[in-house]
Amino acid sequence: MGTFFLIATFIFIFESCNKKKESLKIENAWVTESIPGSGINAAYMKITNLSDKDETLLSIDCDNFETAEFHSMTEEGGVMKMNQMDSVLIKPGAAMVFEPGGAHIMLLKSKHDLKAGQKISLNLHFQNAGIKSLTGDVKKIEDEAK
Ligand SMILES: [Cu+2]
Repeated sequence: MGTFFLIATFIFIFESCNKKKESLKIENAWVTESIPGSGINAAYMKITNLSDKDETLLSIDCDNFETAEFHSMTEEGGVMKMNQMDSVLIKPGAAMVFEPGGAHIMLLKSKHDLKAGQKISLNLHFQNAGIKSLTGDVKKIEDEAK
């Protein structure tokens, strides 16, 4: 009984320490299947700032692409336009959502075409949290966009 309690206490402390370090939550990362030969893909995800400080997403890199840009969408006279953002500020407690039809991450100059069902690793560079690496699923956009 005593030993069990001790172990339970250690697990609890370990979990608390782990959670304290997580200043960001990144969910549902996925990348569009390639249009053959286009060299351009879009990446989507939701990033929540769990810290009490401003966080800035500075850049994203991926082995399969030469560059990545952050794009927002605005409507001008009934036409949707993409605008490049240098970085993405996420306020404490707020979330940045990259989604089809809205803000997105544009992956440019791909080395290989991506097929639905593949996985792809992305490195996100944050001002405070440093580099966060994650794996996204490659999906057909028509399966995801509603
Ligand atoms: Cu774009």
